[in-house]
Amino acid sequence: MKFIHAADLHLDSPFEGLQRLPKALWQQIHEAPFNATKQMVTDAIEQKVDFVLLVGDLFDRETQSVQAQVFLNEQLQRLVDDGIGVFVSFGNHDYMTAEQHLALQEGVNVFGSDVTTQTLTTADHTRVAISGFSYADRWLEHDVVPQFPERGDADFQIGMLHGAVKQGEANHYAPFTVSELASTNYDYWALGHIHKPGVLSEQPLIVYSGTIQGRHKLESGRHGYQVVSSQGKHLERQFVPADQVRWATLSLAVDETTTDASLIEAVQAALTNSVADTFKLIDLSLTGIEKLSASMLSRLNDGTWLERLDQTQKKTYRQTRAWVYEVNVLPTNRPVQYAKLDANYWQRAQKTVFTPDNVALTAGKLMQYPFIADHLRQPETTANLTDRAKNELLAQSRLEEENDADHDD
Ligand SMILES: [Mn+2]
Repeated sequence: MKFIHAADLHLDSPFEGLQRLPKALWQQIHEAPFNATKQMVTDAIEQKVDFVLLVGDLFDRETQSVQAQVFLNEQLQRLVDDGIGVFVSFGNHDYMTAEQHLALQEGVNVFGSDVTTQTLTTADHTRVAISGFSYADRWLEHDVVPQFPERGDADFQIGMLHGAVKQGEANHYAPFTVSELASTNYDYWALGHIHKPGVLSEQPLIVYSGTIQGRHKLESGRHGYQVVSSQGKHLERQFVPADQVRWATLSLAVDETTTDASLIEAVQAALTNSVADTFKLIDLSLTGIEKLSASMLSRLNDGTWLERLDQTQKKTYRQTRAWVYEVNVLPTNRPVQYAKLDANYWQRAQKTVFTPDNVALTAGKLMQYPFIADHLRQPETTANLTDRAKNELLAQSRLEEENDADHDD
């Protein structure tokens, strides 16, 4: 018995913030979740798996484009035609889909909003029971696990659950605990929702497949799906990458000799030395910025330098198989000398201004969207905003110093 566990295809992701890319490249990135899905289906057929589980967020939005619907149907049809079982549940992004009775192919098993169990017997006469449900709304704040039936007499029992481990106060996505899942005695929990692939438990296997295609820099590293096969009564799991583009960071050190041109050269050299099969979308992190001239620093902060780099990478990205879409000027390790900015005042202001509450207040109505709220509540978001403000202030105060110096001459 062999099956594929995938989740969070997020077909039709908008990939916002990449508008500066050449059109052909943007197209390639927009198509990445589609091509990753197609790759998974091809692998399923070639690997002769018995069935495929898709655990929620197949579409990025509640209402899907006709293109995305047609695409998914075509891919599921390929599986059905090959005699591969298909089990689908919908998550917090595509919760409407189940309600709309999206015309999925005949032979595709779609779970409704109540937990139900479907059974199948594989070619090698293994009896498998699969329990799951779809979201009826974008939030599902209660624990659904008690609704899952007791383990039956099937050879293997699998639970499909799009949700997150219970944490603190706000739990919007079918909160559960690992020990609760383990106590069901199911053989495999196929999880969706968290986009980073991960194993919460080895015995029994409680696994996030992760999103099939990383969609922004917080989803860096390899993405794909899990292949699970039985060895006697035991299940073995393997992660298989299917992503078409990968998010990565390139770190470079700069100093007083760094110029626009020398930094472009350094970036190009680093990219040429690390060409990989999978196309990379890169955020460039610079260290040692305290040594840079004020004008260089401001060109890095205001995007002028990146525009210059774009002119070069437009010609080279097909060879380097990479595109730098963002520059992050990392704060220096040494305390920065704020000539015009009282360091103590900054420290105090930083603590009182950049709080999760203030960020939420500034975001206002946007906080009603769970995915925005989740992002803004992350500590990294606050840290990131603080760093950006710090760099802006630093560049500003340096420029003012230089202007003052000019007047003194
Ligand atoms: Mn998702």
